[in-house]
Amino acid sequence: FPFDKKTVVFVLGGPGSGKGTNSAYLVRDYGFVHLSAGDLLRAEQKREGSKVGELIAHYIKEGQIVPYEVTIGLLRDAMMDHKESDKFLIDGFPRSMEQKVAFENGVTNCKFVLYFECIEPILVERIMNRAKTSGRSDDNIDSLKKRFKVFQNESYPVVAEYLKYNKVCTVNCNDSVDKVYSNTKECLEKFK
Ligand code: UP5
Ligand code: MG
Repeated sequence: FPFDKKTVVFVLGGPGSGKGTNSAYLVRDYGFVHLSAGDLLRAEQKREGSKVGELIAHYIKEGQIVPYEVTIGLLRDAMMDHKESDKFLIDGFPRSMEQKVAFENGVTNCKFVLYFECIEPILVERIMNRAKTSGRSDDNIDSLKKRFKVFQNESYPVVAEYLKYNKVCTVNCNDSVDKVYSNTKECLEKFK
């Protein structure tokens, strides 16, 4: 199906900034399909017979970006599974300029970027709190420090690039869940 007829919103922001939480609310209220690249990679890692499971496990624990061919393949398949839908939230992707270009060339352009901006101490607190129950191999202080570094060096430049084209709505997420979601909805109204 032609991906370029679909509305794609990239949901970006540092580790623990609330991408997943707010995406879930947007699914509930606006009928988006939510595809988290991280969730898709974790599912592929667990899938029996996966050829890339070990590779994914290694990259995730180290907070590094999995080679983009893997992630784009999973995203394309997941979009195909929802080909009746016309609105997609792509959460946690693209995380590098290389991924951005590959997605634009191989899948489609995004309509705009929802960027969750948060100060690091709050993110640390949220992730370390989630670590008690998440079972995620990267919810520990060592992996988290690496995730922050990769976000600054490789992922933020994607946000900076879209800022040049006025395609970014920045959501301040140093606030309560309710307030952050209400900021998120304002963004959606602005860019719809
Ligand atoms: N919480 C949320 N909002 C709150 C608020 N306002 N007040 C108080 N608490 C709040 O939130 C995190 C935690 O904070 C939760 O416990 C939540 O209840 C609470 P969440 O919504 O889960 O934040 P999110 O931004 O989704 O955090 P996540 O940890 O998922 O972000 P990451 O970007 O680090 O993780 P992701 O799953 O996207 O990627 C993981 C790894 O996969 C990457 O490091 C990388 O190795 C790999 N990856 C790739 O290689 N390529 C990709 O394209 C994508 C991922
Ligand atoms: Mg998430």
